[in-house]
Amino acid sequence: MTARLKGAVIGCGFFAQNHLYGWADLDDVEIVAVCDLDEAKARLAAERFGIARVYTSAETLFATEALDFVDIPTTMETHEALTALAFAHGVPVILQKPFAPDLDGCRRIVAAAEAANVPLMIHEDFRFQNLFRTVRQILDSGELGRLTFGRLSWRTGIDVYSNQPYLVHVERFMIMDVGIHLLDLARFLFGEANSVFCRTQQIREGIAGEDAATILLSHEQGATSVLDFSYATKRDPDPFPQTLGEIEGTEGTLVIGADQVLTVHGKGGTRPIPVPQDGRAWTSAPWTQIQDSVVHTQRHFIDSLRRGTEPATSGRDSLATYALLEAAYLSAASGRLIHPDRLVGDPA
Ligand code: NAD
Ligand code: 89V
Repeated sequence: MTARLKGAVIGCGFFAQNHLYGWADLDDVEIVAVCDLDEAKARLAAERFGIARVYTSAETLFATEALDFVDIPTTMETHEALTALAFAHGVPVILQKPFAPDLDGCRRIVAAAEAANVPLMIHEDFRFQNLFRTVRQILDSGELGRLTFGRLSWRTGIDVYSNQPYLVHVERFMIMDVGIHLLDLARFLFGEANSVFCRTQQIREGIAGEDAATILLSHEQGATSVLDFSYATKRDPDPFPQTLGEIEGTEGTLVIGADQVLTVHGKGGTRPIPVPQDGRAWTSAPWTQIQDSVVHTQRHFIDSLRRGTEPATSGRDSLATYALLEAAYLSAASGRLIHPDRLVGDPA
């Protein structure tokens, strides 16, 4: 591998701007090409970030460029075809969430990556937020003892539909868009889950899917967790995009408070732990913690490529997260408790 890894970005839409800024912050990476079906978006990205070449066809991009990796921040219905092209050219992929429209689609993409022996990471950034990396360190210190309970709450009333208009039309909306972040966080913090119960709600009129959901998970190591999330919450100030909540253990409690302040209630008393932002020049409120986490996610992908190790949110690992998502939708539709291990299986 060369000193600076050469990458391309396919999809130069709304969220890809954060990816492009993020890649520019990594000294050992060079984005050599961008691609979008919409040439104007690709050209604008190339001009803004000083990127040499512009494509409107992913086929032509792969046929022309010698790439060390490709970043695909397009929406999920495009992922199977675009990753298949990357795998056919032996190019490692970092793929934005949601992975695919359903678990079978995720399994087909993982099977294709493994058949081609090409690394695949899902760009799942919440666990790479400074806040949750600090939470993980506190749990690893053992200060809370054995975990018994966790609650992760993500509630907002922001107009998400202006930046991401496709969300009006998706039938699997809130669990797919935001619940997936919390399901990944639940696995990251509390371990694998072996049962899922879920209730969804459609509160706003004129949308195709659910805009609020509550999920109850039981974890193999004994904890219970509750994940609740909503795009229909009226609150001032609006907490977007903060994940709030608490984690209880046999020896103490950790409160995940507003403005990135953690509070540990332990044997030694109570202490606040403010978690700083990175202070990058291009980030801005309220998106800062998400924007910072984009760079950390990219750093992890590049480090994994260089070391030849499996990334934390590899395609294969993410099958367990998407099995929880599939179980949540099944539970909401049936009103029953669902066991996700029966859904995972091996990639097709
Ligand atoms: P978008 O529609 O603004 O951008 C997607 C771009 O991909 C468009 O410009 C489109 O023309 C292009 N595209 C589609 N198919 C293509 C193809 N075959 N070849 C080349 N270009 C193609 O979408 P967005 O709002 O930026 O969302 C993209 C993804 O990012 C979504 O899956 C969304 O869930 C995710 N997202 C993640 C976070 C996060 O915090 N991780 C935040 C926002 C959005
Ligand atoms: O896709 C997403 O993660 C977005 C969010 C608003 C959470 O960033 O919808």
